[in-house]
Amino acid sequence: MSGTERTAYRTCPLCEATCGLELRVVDERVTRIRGDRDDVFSHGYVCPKGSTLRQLHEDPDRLRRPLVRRDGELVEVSWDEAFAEVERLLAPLLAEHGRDVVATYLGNPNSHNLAGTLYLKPLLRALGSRNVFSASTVDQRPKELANAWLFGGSLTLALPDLDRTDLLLILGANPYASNGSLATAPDWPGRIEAIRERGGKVVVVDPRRSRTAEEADVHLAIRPGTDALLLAAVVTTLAETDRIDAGPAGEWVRGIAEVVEALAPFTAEAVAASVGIGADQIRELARDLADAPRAVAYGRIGTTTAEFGTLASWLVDVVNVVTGNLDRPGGAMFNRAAAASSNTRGAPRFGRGIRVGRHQSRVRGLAESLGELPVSCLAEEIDTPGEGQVRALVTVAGNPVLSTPNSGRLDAALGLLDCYVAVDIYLNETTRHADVVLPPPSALQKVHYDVVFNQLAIRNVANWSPAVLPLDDGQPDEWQILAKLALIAQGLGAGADPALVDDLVASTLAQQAVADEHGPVHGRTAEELLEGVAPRTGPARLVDLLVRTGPYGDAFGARTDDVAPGVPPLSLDVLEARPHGVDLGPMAPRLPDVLRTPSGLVELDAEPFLADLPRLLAALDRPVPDAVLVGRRDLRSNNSWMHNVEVLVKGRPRCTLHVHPTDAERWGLVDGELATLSGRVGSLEAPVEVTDGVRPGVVSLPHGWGHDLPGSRLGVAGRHAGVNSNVVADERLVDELSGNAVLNGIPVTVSPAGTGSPVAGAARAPVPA
Ligand SMILES: Nc1nc2c(c(=O)[nH]1)N[C@H]1C(S)=C(S)[C@@H](COP(=O)(O)OP(=O)(O)OC[C@H]3O[C@@H](n4cnc5c(=O)[nH]c(N)nc54)[C@H](O)[C@@H]3O)O[C@H]1N2
Ligand SMILES: Nc1nc2c(c(=O)[nH]1)N[C@H]1C(S)=C(S)[C@@H](COP(=O)(O)OP(=O)(O)OC[C@H]3O[C@@H](n4cnc5c(=O)[nH]c(N)nc54)[C@H](O)[C@@H]3O)O[C@H]1N2
Ligand code: SF4
Ligand SMILES: [Mo]
Repeated sequence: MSGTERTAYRTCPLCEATCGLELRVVDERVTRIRGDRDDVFSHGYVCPKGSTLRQLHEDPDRLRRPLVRRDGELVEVSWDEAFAEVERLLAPLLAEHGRDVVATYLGNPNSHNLAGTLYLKPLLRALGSRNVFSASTVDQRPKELANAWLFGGSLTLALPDLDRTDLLLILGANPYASNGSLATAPDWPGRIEAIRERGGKVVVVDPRRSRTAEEADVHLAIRPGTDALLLAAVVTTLAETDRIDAGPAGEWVRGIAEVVEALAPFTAEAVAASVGIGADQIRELARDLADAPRAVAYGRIGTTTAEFGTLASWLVDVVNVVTGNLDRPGGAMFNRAAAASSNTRGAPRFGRGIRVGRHQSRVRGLAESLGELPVSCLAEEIDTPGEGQVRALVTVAGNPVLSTPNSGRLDAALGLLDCYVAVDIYLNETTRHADVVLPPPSALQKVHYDVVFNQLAIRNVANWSPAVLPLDDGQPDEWQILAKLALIAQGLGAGADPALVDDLVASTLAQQAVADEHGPVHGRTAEELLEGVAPRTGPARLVDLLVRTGPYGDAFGARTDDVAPGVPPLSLDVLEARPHGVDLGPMAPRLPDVLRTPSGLVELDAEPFLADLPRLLAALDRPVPDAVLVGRRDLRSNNSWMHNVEVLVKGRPRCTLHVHPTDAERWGLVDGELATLSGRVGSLEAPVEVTDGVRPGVVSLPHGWGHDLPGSRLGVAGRHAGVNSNVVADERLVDELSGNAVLNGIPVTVSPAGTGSPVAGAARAPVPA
């Protein structure tokens, strides 16, 4: 007999593009997923990954029961037993060695997920350790720090106004593969094509001729790691030709003249050899940026996971400022998110500034930033004996054995831990080391709201997703797992009720909202707000609180006028009634009110930037390594964790080493055969793909592969293993200003496999068919 049939809507949580999905559900089984044509932001766009939420949900390898290590083997246990085991292992270590004995590593999916965005803070507070690590320091930490120093908030980001610009300069990003990052926009490819269709121009700076470079008007094949030099020379060229003009935004920017003067040594001629781009081309780029009615520079992974990542991130905005493009339509603009943004709370133009280095890592003395230590020093904190050694680890949604530098060392270090608790849906290269694995439900079983990515979106939107499918019997929600861990860390025991944590988070949010003198509910009581959101609990209650006290919120009755055409003041009720989301309009100028710096201005001349310039200057005269390694992304892949989905990994192997024909010839490499790639910390073998799509002297290998390690439970991925590029990534190479890992521009040597020095501990790749 025919059962129930319904249509559900949900935002895709897999990448930053936040596409709306339409799901057909028959008898509580998802039968089809396609783009939601009525989604206010994505208008039906999806990539091949979006529809795989079903495969991820149904994947037999996805963990559904907690695992505990007994006599060396991970075995399924009840949830109560699993939490009791966490307490049994963790409590004595905390009691004996203090809080710093436990490290945490928080992976990328946390920012795509309400448990990660709203319930990790109480967990970290309960653990009370300074050893907090995350994927941010193999990613965007340089940009976050640049934002914090420039604008007063790490997520106060000058976003490329893609839909109105006439010239888009993309450095170190390949949105045709990644769908965009730190600039949320469904269908980046369509938006790029629209720029060209309206007569605009797209310039891509990338050592590879990426798909995005192929679609651009101009491709500048830069030498890896030198974007800061290129951008500095653009500014200096503009100064030499008397074309520095910050426009109206200049009124709110401090130190333009000082910055221009500090960059004077970086002329187009001075940097040309180092960046590998002719001085004429650099001057032409500067001229194009100044001539375009509306232009914007945008930098991503290639610019941040680099030796001068923070300077490059800063210089992207220096270019936007000196060409008059900051805060104007078609330039680099600030959005106004509906929830949780620090730049819509507190007093405009008032901030305390950020301090980095409030503490240092124990072994290498790397500086803390934004409450974390660089993940490049996680392994040494575990494997170096002495006072303060890390003996316990909690990972949440992370796979650092594949995603962080010198992963061979980290892999070995994880075997030394006395206690490792993993919150993850898979037993992968990292979590296979765990003593306890706590699997959250699948994405389809969780509610969703993009707390983070709405703050990075090029349009102001808000969208609530109810859970598509119910929880399995006995399955706690992910926030409840994190809350339980917090209670255990707090000493309240494995039996404590996660609702305690939920109530605490909710009342803290309510108290903060009523205490904000500039907020819409100032002076009212937290109790009134909490009554207003009752009887909701969990993430839904928190999102309701955040949205209602946000810049478009109903302020619990105080705001009544529409906040956008046809959109009443927001609450979760309002969002629930609009499954395709609400459109709150394009970005509008926000200077100076968006600023939270001590001076109340854009601090273009902030001391950390200027103090780092001598290091950049010294890079000008350095010898160039024979070969450097860069990464790349593929549309059908997502970091390390979606290789267990057959439809995404079938076909030609994608984990290949791209080598330029002239390099292949001089190194004696043959297309389709294995090459040995060696760096200071390790070696690997990977199949060669000869292509003129990379610059000579540059080889490219994607990260997130290497699924052939014993003990993981990834059947499909294991058959498409690939190799782990981070085996050769050197953990000592960091951007000194931020501690962020250098993952692009790693010096390597390349030779045919089976020749030269024997490979110690090599990760092996299967030979492609
Ligand atoms: N060489 C090199 N290395 C890189 C990069 C590079 O460009 N080159 N990129 C870096 C970047 S930008 C990033 S962001 C990092 C990513 O590094 P990580 O965050 O460490 O790794 P991911 O591959 O994203 O792994 C995500 C994990 O989360 C699990 N997971 C998925 N969904 C959920 C969920 O809803 N809840 C929970 N609890 N778990 C879930 C998956 O099973 C997987 O184990 O890699 C970095 N590493
Ligand atoms: N399909 C897919 N989408 C993803 C992900 C994924 O793994 N797969 N990961 C997500 C995550 S976590 C992130 S952070 C984003 C990243 O999003 P993007 O930054 O767009 O990532 P990539 O596609 O790796 O593009 C980086 C580009 O930088 C180039 N590059 C390398 N070194 C340099 C350099 O020194 N200078 C310059 N100018 N360019 C350089 C590389 O050749 C590459 O083309 O993507 C997200 N989206
Ligand atoms: S582009 Fe990103 S958000 Fe959109 S469907 Fe693909 S993975 Fe999902
Ligand atoms: Mo990332």
